Amino acid sequence: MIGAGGVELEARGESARFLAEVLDGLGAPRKALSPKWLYDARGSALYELICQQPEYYPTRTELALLDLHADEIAEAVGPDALVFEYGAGSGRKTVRLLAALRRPAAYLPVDISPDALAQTAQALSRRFPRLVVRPVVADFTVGVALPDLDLPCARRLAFFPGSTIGNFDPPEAVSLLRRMAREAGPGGALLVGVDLPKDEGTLLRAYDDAHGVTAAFDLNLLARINRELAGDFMLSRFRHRAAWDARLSRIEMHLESHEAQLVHVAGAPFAFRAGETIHTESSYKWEPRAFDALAAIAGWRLDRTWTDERAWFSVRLYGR
Ligand code: AVI
Repeated sequence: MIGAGGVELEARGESARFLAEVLDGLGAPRKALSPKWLYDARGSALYELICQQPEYYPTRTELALLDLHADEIAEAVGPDALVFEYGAGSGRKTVRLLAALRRPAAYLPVDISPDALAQTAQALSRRFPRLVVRPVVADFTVGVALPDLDLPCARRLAFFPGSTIGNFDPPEAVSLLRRMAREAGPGGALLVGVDLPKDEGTLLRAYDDAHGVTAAFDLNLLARINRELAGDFMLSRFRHRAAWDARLSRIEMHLESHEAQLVHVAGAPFAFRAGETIHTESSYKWEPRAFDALAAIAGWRLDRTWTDERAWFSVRLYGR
């Protein structure tokens, strides 16, 4: 956890990292940027809007699973758990979990954005006045040390909903799950939302909705680069494209250049060919067994699973 001055320093380090990664990513033979940069204030608001689109099934399906099986999940986790969550989000799923758990000992949300974190922490403190809530400003993709709260708890539970694990390539996913295992400690648990493979049409519609919200979310990355890194992207010269890679079992989001053009970021020139893309996100859809094998490499053994009737999404509980 860091104080007000620390938050400022962290923000400065953050924008230096953003610049370095953008220069690197646009300079690569296959242009790519990490999806974590999609989430500035506007990007986060657009993501919340995506979650409400009829085509975007993961949020609705996972919320329904958490509602339907709240008691079983609480029973399987056990009482007096300390819950930590990487990526605070809107807190809607967390409210469901914390309301179901018996006597949760504390809640530690970890997020890169101090504003989003403060909002979520405040909302949860209001909703659960007796719960100890300790927000941690940090980039969980590069590692984070949770503060020692010196609180008695029966078990440490890593909560990672939303199929966010799908946004990591398998080796990165393993290291993230391994870090969670380390933080959870012996006897700890992991409750994770995993999106499952399904027909291509459903997937493409979910990642390129009719109202163009996902397109706006993707293109907002260029607007962010223009604003924060003195870029001169003309957004009208790019379009959002979703593609399903069956071999890798992942949806990819790309920003495709309509034409040959030259773009600058912080004074550095980047040439685009017509049709060339920036790969902005992968969203892996895991076969349940394959995901269990991945989790096992990171030190987790499967305890219980909950899946919807269509087998589109799975909430999985692991122990160690
Ligand atoms: C946050 N993450 C799990 C979302 C996903 O489905 O991969 C991000 C997203 N990208 C486009 N739509 C939603």
